[in-house]
Amino acid sequence: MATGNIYRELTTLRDGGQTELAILADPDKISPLEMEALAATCAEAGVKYLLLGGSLLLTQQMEACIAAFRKRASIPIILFPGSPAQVTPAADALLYLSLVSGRNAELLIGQHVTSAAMVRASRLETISTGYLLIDGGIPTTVSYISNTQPIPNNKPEIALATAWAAEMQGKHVLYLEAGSGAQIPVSVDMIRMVSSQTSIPLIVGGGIRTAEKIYENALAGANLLVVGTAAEQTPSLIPQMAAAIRQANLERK
Ligand code: 1GP
Repeated sequence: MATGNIYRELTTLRDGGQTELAILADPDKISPLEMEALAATCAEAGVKYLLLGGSLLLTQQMEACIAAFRKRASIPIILFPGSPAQVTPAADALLYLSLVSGRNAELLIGQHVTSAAMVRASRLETISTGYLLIDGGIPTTVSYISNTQPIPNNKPEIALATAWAAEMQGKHVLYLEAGSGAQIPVSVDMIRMVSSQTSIPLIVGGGIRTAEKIYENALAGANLLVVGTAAEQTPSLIPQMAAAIRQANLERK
């Protein structure tokens, strides 16, 4: 399960020092029709993955969003769930998140135990993820809902120690998360420090709004950059961000 296609692709990116773009859609904020349009934009721009989920979902639209997206794009769909209720076999893979920056036992292991039978039965590719919440300058939904304290954004050494612990525990990928709508995205220093001193794929997201930021994060060593809010508000940024990643990849070859 943990060694499926998407995990292998992420590992190849990591080993080759390359980066890809993932767009995050929140099923609460997007209609199936908008999802189709997003799929067309993503397919044209060369977006690698769609992430789907949210820290808090009020609607039950996961399957409708997936079906709409698949009408216009064959891009793999990875669940990025705020809770086990968001797991659906209609997707391709699941970021199996353990909130290793927090000390909330439910989000470290508790919810995993109570949903384990359902997740196994879904037959989704399950990607074990050490999920690190970094202070994004404002309280975000994930910081509130998770009831955990984020890692200070000016303390990359805490993020590094946490990432090392997650890697030694056997997590397959790391995710540095500033939270959706973060004022301060994860810093280049933190990305560089974690990326250069760990050896598993590194995902980074939260508060990324410009192609310039994408470019510097890619050069700093992120392997997958996740953009939600900016892509939702300004879809024309998606091709610009994809181009920024291609440019960074050329420079890192
Ligand atoms: C993905 O939560 C983020 O890690 C998405 O954040 O909505 O700020 O892009 P934005």
